[in-house]
Amino acid sequence: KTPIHPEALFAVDGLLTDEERDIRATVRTLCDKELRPHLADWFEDGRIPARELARRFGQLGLLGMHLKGYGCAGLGAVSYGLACLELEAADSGLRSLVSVQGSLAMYAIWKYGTEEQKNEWLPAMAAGERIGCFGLTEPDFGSDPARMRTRARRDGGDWVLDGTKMWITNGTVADVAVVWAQTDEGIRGFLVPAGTPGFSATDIKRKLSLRASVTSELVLDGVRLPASAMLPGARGLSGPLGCLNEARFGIVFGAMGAALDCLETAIAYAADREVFARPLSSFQLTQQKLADMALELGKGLLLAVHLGRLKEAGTLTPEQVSVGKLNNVREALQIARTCRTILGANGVTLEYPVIRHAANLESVLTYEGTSEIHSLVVGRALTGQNAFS
Ligand code: TGC
Ligand code: FAD
Repeated sequence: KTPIHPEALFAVDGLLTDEERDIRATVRTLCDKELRPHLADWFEDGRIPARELARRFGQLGLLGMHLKGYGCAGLGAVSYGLACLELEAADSGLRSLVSVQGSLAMYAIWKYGTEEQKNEWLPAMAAGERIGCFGLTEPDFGSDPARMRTRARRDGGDWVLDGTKMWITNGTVADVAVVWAQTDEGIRGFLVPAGTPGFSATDIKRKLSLRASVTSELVLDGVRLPASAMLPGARGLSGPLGCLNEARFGIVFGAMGAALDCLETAIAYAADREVFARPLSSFQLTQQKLADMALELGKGLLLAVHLGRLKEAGTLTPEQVSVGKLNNVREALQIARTCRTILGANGVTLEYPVIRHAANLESVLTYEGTSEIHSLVVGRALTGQNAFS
């Protein structure tokens, strides 16, 4: 019997519009032709050409693609999700670049900024000419950002910021940092242009996950900003958390991309590889692994499309985003690990993408809210009881 593609088992394609399928195909072609040939090297070297990539993604309209106006493509949530899926099927680091730019930094400006702030930053960011980062996490406060120590105090008409942000994607390559800080009126967001006196960024080295992504520490030491640097539309923790909903949504799709790339690799490998004088794919234990993985992949894709349709209808809730992020990242990591077993020793090298995806997914499990935090969000929704603290 002719094998079918795992996605075909669930007929996911039939749920998409022609435009969505076209966008997905365009991003896949970009990844195949221009990015995949370099991924193992970028991962091994722990370096990516972030600026060139941002410009290329900008040319294709992938930055802030779900936002309207200011040079953004204004496409639907499912289109954005499918772009994330294809980028993460290449490498989670590429999807991270696009997520942080479009869903965190640009979204913060688009949602909470003044017209001047939007006009100054968004068109250039959509084009990939300027890069943004999003500084919420601190060395001592990740899951519990409400306790952040970074502080902004008024000094005449200015603001002065002091503090440290940690684990910030794109930090050293960013032209602007969206920094969240405590003030006398609660948490507020500030736009800190690179090069502002007192602001510095350094790369975090020796990561064994998301190596094809820039991760940095930001230090703010008496950073003086004009009043116009504050994002007036965000007040309290709901400001940054509103941005996280956007990026978490992209990860619901993205994680399934990484899982799909692993599963396709494992299916092809098992068909070619002979053990005990038969194809590995002809053994029942292998088929059980493949069947279980295809089920989780298909269910994850259906969930992603469903959440995408809810987002397009304007009814998606943060708890539903947590359901998707928790399930799809957890299952993607399990799929990557199981595929690794099918590849045997070959599975531990960068000749195949599987161990790279598995290593990357460890970060994806942790950032944008850990799996434990999303379990607690869902638990709170189910019980009405807050178990965070
Ligand atoms: P809590 O009392 O629950 O809420 C405080 C205020 O926030 C509102 N809120 C939300 N608003 C929008 N979206 C959400 N998802 C929201 N969740 C809560 C809430 O209504 C309330 O508003 P108000 O007006 O009443 O004040 O806050 P809490 O302190 O108990 O914390 C809740 C918790 C733990 C869920 C939250 O702190 C959390 O999500 N923690 C995880 C932090 C996190 O995800 N950090 C990610 C950093 S960025 C990143 O990782 C980028 S990686 C990107 C990449 O490379 O791809
Ligand atoms: P902690 O909060 O210290 O958690 C440690 C462990 O305790 C986790 O298992 C957690 O789930 C668990 N835990 C915490 N609270 C509870 C609880 N109430 N009950 C039970 N268990 C709990 N942040 C940004 O702001 N911007 C970025 O661009 C960004 N990019 C990142 C890129 C990478 C590669 C990585 C790895 C992280 C990035 N982060 C970024 C930071 C990320 O969001 C945080 O690492 C994450 O929120 C978790 O915080 P933490 O690492 O401090 O862990």
